[in-house]
Amino acid sequence: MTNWRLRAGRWSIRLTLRQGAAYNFTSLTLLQRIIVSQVLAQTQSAESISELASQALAELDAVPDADSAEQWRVAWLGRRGQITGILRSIPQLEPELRREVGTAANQARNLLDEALSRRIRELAEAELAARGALDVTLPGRPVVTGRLHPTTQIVREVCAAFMAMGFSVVEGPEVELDHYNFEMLNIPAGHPARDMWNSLWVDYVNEDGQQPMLLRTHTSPMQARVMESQEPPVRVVVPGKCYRYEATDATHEWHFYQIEGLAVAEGITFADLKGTLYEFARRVFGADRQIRFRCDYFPFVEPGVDMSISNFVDPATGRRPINRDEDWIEIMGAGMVHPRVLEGVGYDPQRYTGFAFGMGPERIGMLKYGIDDIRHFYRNDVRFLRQF
Ligand code: FA5
Repeated sequence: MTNWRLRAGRWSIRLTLRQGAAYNFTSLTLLQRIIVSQVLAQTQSAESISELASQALAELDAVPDADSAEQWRVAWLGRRGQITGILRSIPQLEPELRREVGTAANQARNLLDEALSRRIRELAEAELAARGALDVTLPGRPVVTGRLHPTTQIVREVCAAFMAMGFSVVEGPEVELDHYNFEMLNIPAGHPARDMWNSLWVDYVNEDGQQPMLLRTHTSPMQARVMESQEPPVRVVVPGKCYRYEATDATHEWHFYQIEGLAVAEGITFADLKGTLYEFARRVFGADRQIRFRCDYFPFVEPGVDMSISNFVDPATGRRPINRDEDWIEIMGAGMVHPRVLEGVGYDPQRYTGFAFGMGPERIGMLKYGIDDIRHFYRNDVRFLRQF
């Protein structure tokens, strides 16, 4: 409130002016109008309106509930509110002041309008929270779901391809006996093939002074375990983890997965091996990829081969991300089960024949998706993992 006593000759007018309030000029005499407009000119400026807005905001911050917020609205923005009063008084201002005061008052009104909406929301949320209620109108938080590891996805895809061809899936121990990892696979002590798979041995020595257990170097020990446990015909695939004491590079890890395959029955030939593996490659890689068989040596098969897939070419760049100088990448070893292995488990090699294979799912994933380095699989970098 501001009290003014204005004197003009023998007239004296006492005005009580509430800052920014609306004044009805219709009942005032011309002299009074002049006097009042002079008074308004002295009290209204962009600066004073900004001070008023700050005061209004401070009061709004302190309102405790929705009813008080409504009272605040009436006092500041209602028909007789302070900001409305300033806006209404603009026509009575000196012309040069009207633009400045008009702009400032409009800005103040918008600012207070927005602040009021925000405060009403805050008060409503606080009330809901105090009641322990759930605001169903709030947007939901996205749920971060995990996914299967790419190796698991490939293992499942490969197993599904073989299951469709009549194979069943079995699993075996990762800590294996020398007996199954080597002996039963026609790799006796002192055999040079042991060097290739000389591995991570369990620190346990038996009464004969031997170290009989190791982390399995391949899934092939399951060939003997499966055949020991059942009569032919046999048709199984065995996914599982293997470990080797070896230097890592873009296509070699020291721990990786393999999927073993074994089919034994009367009359199985090398043509069955090739036909089955062609069908697997067609299902997993599609009809356009090329397959290569080469002679290879594994003590537990005769004849032995390895199978490679034509290297991945990035369709966007025409480049090969994996071992760019290589046309082929090996994905598995395979062959006809050696008669000594059949004999070892009690099968008659004159009656039964079979084929076996062991493939690396990480390499299959690399060739399918163009992954340039096998080490990405086990670095646990979610930027890599979430692409699959
Ligand atoms: C073997 O392990 C044989 N047991 C496969 C076999 C089974 C032959 C049955 C005949 C009959 P090899 O060491 O080549 O073979 O491994 C087979 C596949 O496992 C390779 O083609 C590759 O795909 C994968 N592999 C082997 N070593 C590694 C490694 N260090 N890192 C990643 N994958 C590997």
